[in-house]
Amino acid sequence: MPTTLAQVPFTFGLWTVGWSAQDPFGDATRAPIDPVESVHRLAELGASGVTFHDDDLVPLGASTADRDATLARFRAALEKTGLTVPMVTTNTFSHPVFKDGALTSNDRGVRRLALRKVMRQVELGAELGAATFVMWGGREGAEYDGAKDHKAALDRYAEGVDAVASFIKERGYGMRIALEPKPNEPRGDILLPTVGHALGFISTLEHGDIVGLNPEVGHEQMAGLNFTAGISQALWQGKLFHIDLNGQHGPRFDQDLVFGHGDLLSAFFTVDLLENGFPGGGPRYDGPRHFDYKPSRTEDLEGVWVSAAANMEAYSLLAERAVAFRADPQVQEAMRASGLEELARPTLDEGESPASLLRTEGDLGVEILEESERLGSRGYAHVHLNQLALRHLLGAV
Ligand code: ASC
Ligand code: MN
Ligand code: MN
Ligand code: MN
Repeated sequence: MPTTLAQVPFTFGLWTVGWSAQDPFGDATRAPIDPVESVHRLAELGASGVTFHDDDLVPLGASTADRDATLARFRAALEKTGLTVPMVTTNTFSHPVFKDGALTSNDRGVRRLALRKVMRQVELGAELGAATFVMWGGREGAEYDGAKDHKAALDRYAEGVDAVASFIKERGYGMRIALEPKPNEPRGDILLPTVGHALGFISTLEHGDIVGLNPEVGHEQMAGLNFTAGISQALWQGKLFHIDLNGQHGPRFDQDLVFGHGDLLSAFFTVDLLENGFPGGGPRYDGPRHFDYKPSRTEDLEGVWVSAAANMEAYSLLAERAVAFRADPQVQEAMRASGLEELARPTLDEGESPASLLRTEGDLGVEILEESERLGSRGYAHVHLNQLALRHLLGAV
């Protein structure tokens, strides 16, 4: 059996392995799993941590006594296994009260209720040592353009996220918020549909310094976007706070497949970026490799654990190959030939004025054409570089 890389912090949502596989067309196909069992099974498989929505662990409406008892059992399992809780999140999408959104519901009472539910989970996350608080606004959106005032909804979304961020600061929790974009499902359209929309939104916040992103592979791919490029921009802006790894086949319903079971070449380059960083250096992601997948509805309970292990195995196999890819002298040569090193060099010399580029002794129009023809004849050999990646990915080196 292939190995799982021991030094990589793999984490799983309790809602992933714990999903009993009910979908819009059919009933659950598996019995619910006790979160304490999930903690033990995931630890045995080599995971380092678990994450959860408030209601994944303590059912909505549990009495304080029941909540305390559940939390005590859960903490005991964490202590026994050594698993950590690096991230928590809130379920603001399942109960009917959130049918028109949580922080952006047209109903002010719902928005205030959502804030209470979120801040209660922030408190629990802080107690458990979570560094990241994920906010996935699954119900923040609409089916009908006329049914939502987008200006007001974005105002309320910003107000809500800023309220949670200021609460975190006031309490001195040192936690950061990670917004999770998704284009649609369960709403017809969801606010902050992509990494780019969310980055733009964060730049308007009062407490944006502690607000970043939790991009999910499948969510960007549902929008037809390149996940590796998306997290690259988030990293570049210092906003990749957390990550949800899984698999998806392009724009269709949210599949939440095992990582690597969707677009494999894209998964390779995602792992290459996470493990090796940008080719020219720069900010690195050092947070958990978090899997937000769903064991397919066809799987029985044993299949749940096989699928959990498959995520870590896929990541580890890709990581080994990505490291070998970067170390391969042929690849390094192909990267140079592709111009990657040159791209790291600033376009203007230090102190050079942009206007000086317009200076000419002759005819600017003729010069631009001649220069275009000279530079335009160059080949970049990008296909060769990609073929080398494919060879490494297939173990054909
Ligand atoms: C999350 C998160 C999602 C959703 C989804 C719920 O917290 O990251 O993508 O909830 O997994 O089913
Ligand atoms: Mn998903
Ligand atoms: Mn997710
Ligand atoms: Mn999900």
